[in-house]
Parts: sequence; C-alpha cells; structure tokens
Amino acid sequence: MGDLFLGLDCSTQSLTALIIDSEKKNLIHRESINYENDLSKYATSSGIIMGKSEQEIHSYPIMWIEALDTLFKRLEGKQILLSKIKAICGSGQQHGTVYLNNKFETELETLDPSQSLTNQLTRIFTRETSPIWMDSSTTKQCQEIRQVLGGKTNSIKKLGSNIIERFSGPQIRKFYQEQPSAYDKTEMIHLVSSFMASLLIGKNAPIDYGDGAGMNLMNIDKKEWDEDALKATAPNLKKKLPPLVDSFEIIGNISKYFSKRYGFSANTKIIAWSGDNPNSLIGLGLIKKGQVAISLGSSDTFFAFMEELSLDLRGEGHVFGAPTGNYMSLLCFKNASLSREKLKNSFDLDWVEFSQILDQTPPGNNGKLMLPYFFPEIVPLVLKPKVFRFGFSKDDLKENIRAIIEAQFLSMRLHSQWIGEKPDIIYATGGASANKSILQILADIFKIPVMKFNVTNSAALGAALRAYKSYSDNVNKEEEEWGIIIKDFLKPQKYLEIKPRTQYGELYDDMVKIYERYEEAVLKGERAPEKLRLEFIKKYF
Ligand code: XUL
Repeated sequence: MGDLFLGLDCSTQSLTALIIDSEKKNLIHRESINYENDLSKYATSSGIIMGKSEQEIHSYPIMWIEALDTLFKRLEGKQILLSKIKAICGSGQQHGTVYLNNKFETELETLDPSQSLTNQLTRIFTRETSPIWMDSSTTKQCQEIRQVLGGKTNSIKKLGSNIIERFSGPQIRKFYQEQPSAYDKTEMIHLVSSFMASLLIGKNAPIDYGDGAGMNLMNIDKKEWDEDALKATAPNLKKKLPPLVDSFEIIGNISKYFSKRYGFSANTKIIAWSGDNPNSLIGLGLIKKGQVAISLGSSDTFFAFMEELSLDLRGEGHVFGAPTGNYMSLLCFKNASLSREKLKNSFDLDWVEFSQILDQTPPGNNGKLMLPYFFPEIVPLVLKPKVFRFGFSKDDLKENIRAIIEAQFLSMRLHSQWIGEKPDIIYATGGASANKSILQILADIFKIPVMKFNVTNSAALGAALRAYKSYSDNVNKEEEEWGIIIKDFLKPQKYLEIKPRTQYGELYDDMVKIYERYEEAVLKGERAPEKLRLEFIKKYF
C-alpha cells in the first residue's frame, strides 16, 4: 500500500469519503453518511429543511459537523489506516453560508478529543441554519445589489455571474436585513467548503477561488474580494470573510483533535476545499480546453473547462475558478429528471418503453417542437411553468417523448454557445446517463461523441485527486501533471461511447436556430414564428 489521500464531499444529502492509494492508483474505500437516514434526529428531508416560505431552503451546519465525526468513526471501525493518509481535501455544496460568532476559533483550538465535536461546538453559531443553493428567496436583495453595481452586465463583468438568488452575497444581505443584531454578532461567514476545512485545521480556513466565485463577492478577473460588491451587500463584510487562496494551497495540518481521536498523523496536510462543481471538474477529468461534462440528474448541469476567462453577458451561465488555476463554466437547468419523469408517468410508461419511443422516432420529430417548462426554469429564466407544444398536443405520446429530450439538449446547445471553446467530446454522468437512447440524441444534437462516465461521486474523487496532486507538488516536490494523474486514476472506469450520426448534423443546426427563435418569442409573450417550422418540415420530412 502506498500513501493514501482522502477526498470528502459535504453535499446536500450526504457526507462522502473516498480514499485513494497513490501507488496502486486506485480507489480503496468509499464511505457515506446520509443525513436523512443516518442522522435522522435532525428530521431533514434529503438533508434540507424548509423555511418560512417555499423559496427558503436551509440545512443545519451542526448536522454536517456530526456527519464528520460519524464518518471518521465508521472509517476507524472498518480498520482503515487513517494514519497512512498524507493529505485531505474536500468539496462542499456551493453557495451555502455558515454564520459564526467570536467563540468559533477558540472552541476549535480547545476541543477535547475524548468528546464528540457536536457536544463541544454548540455555541459557535449566530444562525442555527444555513441557507443552501436551493434557496431562491433573495430576489429583492439581488435587485438591490445589481442596481448598486450598475446593472446586470456590469455585475457579470466584475463577478463572473449575474447576481443570483442562491449565491452567497444576496443570502448574506438578506440575513443582515432581517436579523441585523445577529449579523452584527457574526464574526466570520464561511462557505460550506471553508467551514468544513476549518473544523479539520482547528482555525478559520480560507475560501478557494473556485468556490469564492459562487458568492457574487469575488472579482473574477483579479480573484480578490470585490470592494463594490462587498459594500453593496452588507456593512463590515470584508472583516467577516476569510481570505481567498489558490485551490492547490496547503492550508494547515490536521488539528490535534482529529489526530488524537482518530489516529491521523499529526502531519496530515489539509488542502483548501472547494465547491462541488470545481471538484467534479477534476473528478471527471476535465483539464483541457474543449472538455465538457453533462450531469443528467435532478437538475441537468452542463460544465466545461475554460482555459481563459469568458463571460456569459446574458447572465445565464456562471464562471468559477477551476482547481487547475484556470476557469470553468456552469449552466444549471431545472427542467431535468423530474420533467422527464413527469411526462413518462403521464403516459404510464416505464423507462424501457420511453427509450424504445426515442429509438423509433425520427431526429427532428417531424418538425414537432416543445419548450419544456414543466417547472420554473433557471436557464432561460422562466418563473411561471408552462409547456409549449408546436404541431402536436399533450396527448400525442411519441411526439411528446421525443420532443422533451430534443428540447432539453437543443436548449443546452443554444445556451452554452457563449463558452466559445467548442467541445470535442461530452462526458455524461448522473442517473439519466445510463440511458443510451437519451445519449444518442445528445450526441446527434451536439454533433460530437458522448462518453458515459462511470463515476459515482465525482466531487469526492476530484477532492481526493487534488489532495494527491497538492501533496506531490508541495511536499514531495514532484510536480505531477494533471494529465497523468487523470489517466492513471480514471482509467479503470468503464466507458460507453456514443458517436453522433453525421447525417443529422445539418438538421439539428437548423433546428437549434428555430428553437432559439421560438424561445425568444415565447419569453417575450409573442407569437411563435410558425413559418420557420413549416419550412423545416418541408426541407426534411
Ligand atoms: C451550482 C449549484 C449546484 C450546487 C449543488 O451553481 O448551485 O450545482 O453546487 O451542490
């Protein structure tokens, strides 16, 4: 057994640990604490709690603390050699904020290893709950911040993203406005990632550029806290934030509490944690220009490695720092698995029947087109859900099934064009990526091969690989190349490659243009330009 490296992922629903072996170049252990099932006393539903309104979605930071203790206890029980772990890195659900008082650091420094963390860290919060990425209750605060920053375009140019409800800045402003005295007492505001890293090093941890970019507070070009954004958000905010650092930085050794309680070596290095999307970028092996991944899950996310900074001035896409020191883009579509499932269930189909229909129906769907807003949509912004069908009705089985999948990928192609770096391959992950018929349509529409990537927890794996690389570079001075690490560790995964059918290339080029015009018209409340669709039908069917 070689040196071991640990990647942790504190996600919405669970805390996961992956341990990799640097000699065998493989994964040696996976352990996960599910908040709802394993920590049921918090009574969360899939790790979340609802606030006063439907838009308010929070979680308990004390539960994440307990998850960490529970996870290490389990690893110990499985006789995992924690003492062989050389470095630990981690991942947190992005945007969520944790509010701490002036006791936080002293309590961390004086932890008693004979007692659990939860018993000792009850007095550190100025807010018992943390708003998380699913919270969309800050529209008012977004408008206020955006206005001070000179509007949408200026905000994007400064911060890499429009001012967005779930991002940390608007969430902090809401807390300041609604609970000013609790805000005053707040000495430190952490992201989920930097909060968890703080527990491990026993003092306040910095925020890395990857996760920092998801706050609406970091200047995307300079990678510094943006004075204007800070001022527009809340008073004295800079003092309440940790510093920003490069993602590969070693931020300290593991604290005495963990070395004494669980047998970690006192020399175990902790690497700056980051958000789940920057970590997944590495866990999926996206380290070069033109590499793109699509995760088909409860939301469909499209993310790409970017060598240079490129911005979406329409405000739909986000730019975060990539752990390689470059950038990454991210687009989040809300009408994803749940919409596919809703349509499938409305026709009483199973997934096999659903796929058969996809295989039997023609690319271009005989000119039938859908705008699939079964739920409110993030990209493009649609607040009131409504499904628009052109050339067919809601009872037409085959047309509906093909239309929703084509619509989802046409929309993805259309809204990712701003990234500029044309992908040459798409890695597909997430539940729906097991469906070959869906992946064929994805390949046809994007006109490039799609590879199914068999990674179950790309964020934790990315974190483990970052721990390995940082340690090799900074401690062993070996300067391992990302390309080699990715090749070594991601090789054993099983791939399934789907080639695009070139004969449909022109058809989908035309269809994406029509989709764009229909979307534009519908969002403005105008009539759809049906002439275009009729011409399309004449040309291809
Ligand atoms: C990204 C986003 C989600 C969370 C999920 O902007 O909100 O992908 O990071 O944990």
